[in-house]
Amino acid sequence: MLKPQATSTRELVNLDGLWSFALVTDNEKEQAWTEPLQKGLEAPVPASYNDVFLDRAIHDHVGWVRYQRQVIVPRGWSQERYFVRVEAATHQGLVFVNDTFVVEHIGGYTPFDAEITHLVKPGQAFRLTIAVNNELTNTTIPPGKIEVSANGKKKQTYLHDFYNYAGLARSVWLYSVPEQHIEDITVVTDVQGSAGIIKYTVKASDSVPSQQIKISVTDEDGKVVGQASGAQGEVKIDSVKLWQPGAAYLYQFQAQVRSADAQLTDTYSVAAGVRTIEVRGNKFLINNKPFYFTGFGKHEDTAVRGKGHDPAYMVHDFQLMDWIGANSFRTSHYPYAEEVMDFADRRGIVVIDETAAVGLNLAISSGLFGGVATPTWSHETCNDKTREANAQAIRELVARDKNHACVVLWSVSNEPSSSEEGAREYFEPLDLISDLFDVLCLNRYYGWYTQMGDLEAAEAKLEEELLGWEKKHGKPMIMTEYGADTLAGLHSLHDLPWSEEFQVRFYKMYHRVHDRIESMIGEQVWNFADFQTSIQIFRVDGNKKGIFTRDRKPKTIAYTLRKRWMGIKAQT
Ligand code: GCB
Repeated sequence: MLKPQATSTRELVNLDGLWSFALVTDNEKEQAWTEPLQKGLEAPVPASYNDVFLDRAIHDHVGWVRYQRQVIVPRGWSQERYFVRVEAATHQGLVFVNDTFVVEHIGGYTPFDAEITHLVKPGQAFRLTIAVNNELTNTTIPPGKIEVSANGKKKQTYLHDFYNYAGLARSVWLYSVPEQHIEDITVVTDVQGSAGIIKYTVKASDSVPSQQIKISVTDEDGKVVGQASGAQGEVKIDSVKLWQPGAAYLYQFQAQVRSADAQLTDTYSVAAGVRTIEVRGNKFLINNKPFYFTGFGKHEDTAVRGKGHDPAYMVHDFQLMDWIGANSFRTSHYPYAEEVMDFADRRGIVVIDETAAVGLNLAISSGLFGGVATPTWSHETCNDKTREANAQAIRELVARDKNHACVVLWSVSNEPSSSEEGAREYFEPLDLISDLFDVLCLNRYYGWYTQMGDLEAAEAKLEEELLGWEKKHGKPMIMTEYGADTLAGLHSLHDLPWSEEFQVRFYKMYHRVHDRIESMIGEQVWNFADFQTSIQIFRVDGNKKGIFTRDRKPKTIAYTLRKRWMGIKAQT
């Protein structure tokens, strides 16, 4: 399922803006969901709805909401097929055209679409309703639990440490494709001497003969540097310019469908960065050169919008990453908007791409709050259905992001309870990408959740553990999370936890250890910015481990990291 694109054979109508909006009450029948919403609330798309309104009932709502708007199919589309595309409905979406149900999708961070050609004629208007459900259960990704209190109110709990923002947080589109069209493109790149190789597969509608698929690759000046023909093949680019971290170079891989008499039927382009990724011994090589990850675990999180994609914040965040000398980030803890992946491709930022499988660890909460641990992997908790949802999330993520040069690692799950009984049975069937499990990503909080405030003891523990992993596996290791909650503006001469000084000393301690361990190939701090969480006694208006505040102001640590990472950058 290719991202909609405006080309000479395809058109695109953006449906962002204000939509009519209402909560669905429990006794409202599904048949009533498509009825016109009149003169009520209006909600912005893209945005999570939770923080937009002042009504606590909306903020805390557990269940379905409805978004609705009028849409007109362009009258020039009589020869086309057309689709509604939803970039994300968190966590379950139902789409209706007038009163007709057209598609359902489960999984809050990946796109889906539905053909509506047969339902509305070109030039006609229709009522588009999207119902969105935010409920998390033991079989969703991420998982959660719903409790019903004595007054009948539903309460959602979950183990992941970020607020369960919901709604239409990304764009909605209406788009057209020609009858005979390109359905999917896969490009895989390699380098042979000074030449770049793009191996490709183009999937077109059933009726398109392979020889009618034509490929041309252009460089950034628009010059054609390679051509091919057929649904599968290879394009060789002489004197290739590589996609490098910090120095992106993108070719346009353009696929065309031509009719028997050579008329253009469809065309679609994918930005292709030629680069190689390899794990050799305890090193991670990009284009044959050892790469050291510097950067962040991030969140899609801003005030008012929640997880709503915002291009201004996206560009600003990348500016801050540039300023601080970061070369990478992880899409913790869910796939990000596709615009972010496109931008990372263009900016030369390296990405660890993660599914929404977070919070699959019931032992952690009992560790934090005391009490008896419930088994994570059991019929009542994470079970076969959860695994199937996890597998689906991986398939959809890889299908969406497989062509991005910026993606160098897939993260199947964040901090699952991997040493608990049942973990192997859960993960083994997810072997889609098991051959790639050759980098260890560690999230560690010595000096914070353990050895709180005692950085000497923390340093010893951290080093002991890392040396242990190094000895056991000899694989490259990335510290993908480490950090200390820090209240911007809180200062102390005594390195008091929560103060800006403590955060600096905490990171300096980790970095001393990283520099002593051969197999460390990177460090991504937790977190880029302060972010919202559910209400917890240890969260003060959210998680405060940001290097920047939620509105992107630097804490003192930002300057320390900048010095270190700029230094690392200068050496590579
Ligand atoms: C973790 C989680 C992350 C939390 C972080 C913390 O291990 O992966 O989602 O936000 O710890 O700050 O507790």
